[in-house]
Amino acid sequence: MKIEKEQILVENQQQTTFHNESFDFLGSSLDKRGVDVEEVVQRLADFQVAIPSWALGAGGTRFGRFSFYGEPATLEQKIDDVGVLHALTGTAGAISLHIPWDIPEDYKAIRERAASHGLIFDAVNSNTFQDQKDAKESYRYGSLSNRNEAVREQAIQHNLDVIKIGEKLGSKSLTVWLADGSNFPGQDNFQTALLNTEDSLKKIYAGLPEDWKLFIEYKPYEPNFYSTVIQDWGTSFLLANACGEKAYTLVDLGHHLPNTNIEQIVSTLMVKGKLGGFHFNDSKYGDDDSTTGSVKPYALFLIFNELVYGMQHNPQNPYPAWMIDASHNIKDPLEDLIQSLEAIQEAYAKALLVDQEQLKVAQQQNDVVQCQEILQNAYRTDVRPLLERARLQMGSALHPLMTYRSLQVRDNLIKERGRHTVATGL
Ligand code: PSV
Ligand code: MN
Repeated sequence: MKIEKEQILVENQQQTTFHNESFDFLGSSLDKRGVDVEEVVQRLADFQVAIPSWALGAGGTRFGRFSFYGEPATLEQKIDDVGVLHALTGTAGAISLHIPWDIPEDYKAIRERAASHGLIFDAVNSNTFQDQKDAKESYRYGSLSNRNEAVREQAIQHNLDVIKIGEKLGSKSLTVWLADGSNFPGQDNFQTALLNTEDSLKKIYAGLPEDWKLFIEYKPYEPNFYSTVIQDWGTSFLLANACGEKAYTLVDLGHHLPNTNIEQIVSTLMVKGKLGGFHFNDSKYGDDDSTTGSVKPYALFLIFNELVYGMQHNPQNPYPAWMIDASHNIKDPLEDLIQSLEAIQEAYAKALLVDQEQLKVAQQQNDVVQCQEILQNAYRTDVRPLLERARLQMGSALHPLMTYRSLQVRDNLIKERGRHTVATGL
């Protein structure tokens, strides 16, 4: 299914008057606050978030999986789904593939299909957390960290193969998330596991094309429940440093223990020029895969405040690769992704409204109360008309979710694909 620009225009027409009124009202009050409204709208229009190929079907847990009807069964259909998201939101201009779940058969056709939706290929993701059919070695006891050299070699080779696939699609980065760790005290020698991992990552890094980046993701637990080799940003950071200047840390919001100060991690990594990628989601306890902004929207805003500050003050840090990384167990995955994209844009817009000059003055005067006022003044602003204006300028939907429903996208997908299709992924 492809949504045509005209369909969106028709939907938008019914809502334009209300949008104009609310935009003008907000615009004039932001003007008085000294905000360059047009610039904020432009930044929102420029902000693109990759959608992972594994997020378009229903995700499951080890207790079961409830499939969602009309799921994309092929890579082509996954690309079409991201195309739907991009047409509606103007924000989902990239797709991130997980290998081997999504190996293209015909590269030219896949590239053309993505281009027809205005999509590019973002980071490619390797998978050494599952055994593949016909694989010689098993990852049961780890991959890049494994004490058996043959297993490590297989895992390294897989990553090098993923780079080759990414090159054919125009990707420019490889994301490595390592499930390696141990389930029981005494099972692993921590030092050996870390050193093996460092050695393996260096070998992958050596195969990285000149203009590519390596993103090293971290996660405290799951699937291992006693220890994880790359458990936190510090471990990722030291491994990235050991690899070289094209290696970076990747922050996934769900990969922190409760109450971790993620905004501070972001700030530390950016000042050191090592924040390469960012995965959005939300959680109450652990890696819960909840819709971005659904549980802790203020924390998301504080994180964006540091991201915006870093993007403005840290030229040593590359522009981060943004991606949503959530598993949709109950909701329609496309509706869930639309909600996430909206929450990301909202947090970004609010962070752009923070008066950094005033904040600096208040900090210098140790006016703690005023510091909080400045942040919360930005946070309490209803920025939705700014998001709407950015979408309007891009020819996207004023209200993506409403339009998704009124165009009956899911019903159409079910008609096209049938009810009982299953997307590859977790
Ligand atoms: C791990 O939980 C993770 O966040 C990594 O980014 C993986 O690539 C992704 O989920 C899918 O398994
Ligand atoms: Mn992730």
